[in-house]
Amino acid sequence: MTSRRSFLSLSGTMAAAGAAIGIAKASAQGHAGHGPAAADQEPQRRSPQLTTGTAPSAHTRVPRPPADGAFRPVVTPNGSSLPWIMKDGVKEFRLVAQPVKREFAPGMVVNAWGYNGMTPGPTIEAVEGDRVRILVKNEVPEWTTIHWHGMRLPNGMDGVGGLTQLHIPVGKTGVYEFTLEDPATYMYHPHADEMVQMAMGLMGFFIVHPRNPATRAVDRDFAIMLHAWDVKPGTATPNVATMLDFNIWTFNSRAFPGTDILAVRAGDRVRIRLANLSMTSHPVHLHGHHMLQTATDGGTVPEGGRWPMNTVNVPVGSTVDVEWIADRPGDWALHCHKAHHAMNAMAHDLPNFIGVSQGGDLQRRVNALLPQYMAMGSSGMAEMSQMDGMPLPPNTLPMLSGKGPFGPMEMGGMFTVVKVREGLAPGDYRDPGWYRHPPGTVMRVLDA
Ligand SMILES: [Cu+2]
Repeated sequence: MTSRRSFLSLSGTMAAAGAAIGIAKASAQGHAGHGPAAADQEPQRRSPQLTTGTAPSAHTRVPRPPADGAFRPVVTPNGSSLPWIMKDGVKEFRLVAQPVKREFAPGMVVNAWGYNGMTPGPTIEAVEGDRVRILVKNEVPEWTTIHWHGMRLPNGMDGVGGLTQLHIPVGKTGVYEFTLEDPATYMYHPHADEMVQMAMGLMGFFIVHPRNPATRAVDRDFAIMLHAWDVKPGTATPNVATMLDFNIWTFNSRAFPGTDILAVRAGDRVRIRLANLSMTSHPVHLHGHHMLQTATDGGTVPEGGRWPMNTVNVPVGSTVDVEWIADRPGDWALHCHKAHHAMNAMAHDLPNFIGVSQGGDLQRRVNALLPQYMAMGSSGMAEMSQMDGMPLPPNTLPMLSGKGPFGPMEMGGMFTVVKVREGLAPGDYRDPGWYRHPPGTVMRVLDA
């Protein structure tokens, strides 16, 4: 339990960060005349939650913002950011829309479209007030455009083919140039044959950092694009006409167990920017911490409008920023809570065999008609995750996947692990391995 003294020193530390102090100080003083219990408990429980979404702990500290004019780069798991060159005071970026091969996880490679060899395309990062020029070379086999999703910009730079610009023909380069007005998490994607071009993977993040680097400074800043694909087992090219029945769900075009883990130091203030250009919403759930939604694609949510949550819904065509203080060491799951979205390729029109006896010679009799039939599922699907080397069609992923320190994890798709660790060296965010639980802190199973 944090003492009143450490709480007050915490709020003192927060003074450096600026915004938090007004609320924290007011509450602490407001309760000064109460009995010891109220003075000790009320400010701790209520005030910091308004700004952090989590009770302060021994790990809580205030992130140091980068030097003036700089920004702390975003981490795009399984991806990267786009370099630029300065030309006459303009930041110039180059994107090439092109066919790419994307490995979703070991065992599955997809014929996708992307930018600069990857899907999602590289994350564009710049600063509020920057003048940017983006050259878009079209190497996909049909015309394209790029829409800078969410930005306030001149109408002729909005990227809607036919409405605000000519399409960029195959083999040609389109030039966009505008000034970044508002800091926020944005996206880029074609506004030309959208259904096909987005289903094939043409999309990316465009992050505009605030001019003042102390604004909403964090220690770790991640960007995860949510997407859905219909790639039938045994094939490699997405079915672009699918409306609802997708079978592969991805974080940055990778499916668990192909998703990068997110390593953070205990006490880090963490932001995850989530973006969704799929055809359905994704309620993304973080284990073990409370977070705040601090921004939408329209910009920062004022502090008084944030509330604690541990599942944030990311609607179609939107971005959402969430932040929290990672003060609970451990291996914490981060995943979409639509259960089918945290699984890999599966058929959805299966009968339910739970409680149906498939013993005796049923398997032999069915195999006479269907040689590949496997009697299973009479007690649920878990038995599948315990079968090593179960035969799969080529180029697809097992439905329930991943091995953890305690056995099969039975997950897939939109799933990864946030690894919160004490003692990571500053800046060393390599995978620290599985969490070693203190003795007596792991669930145990009784014999009966
Ligand atoms: Cu989902």
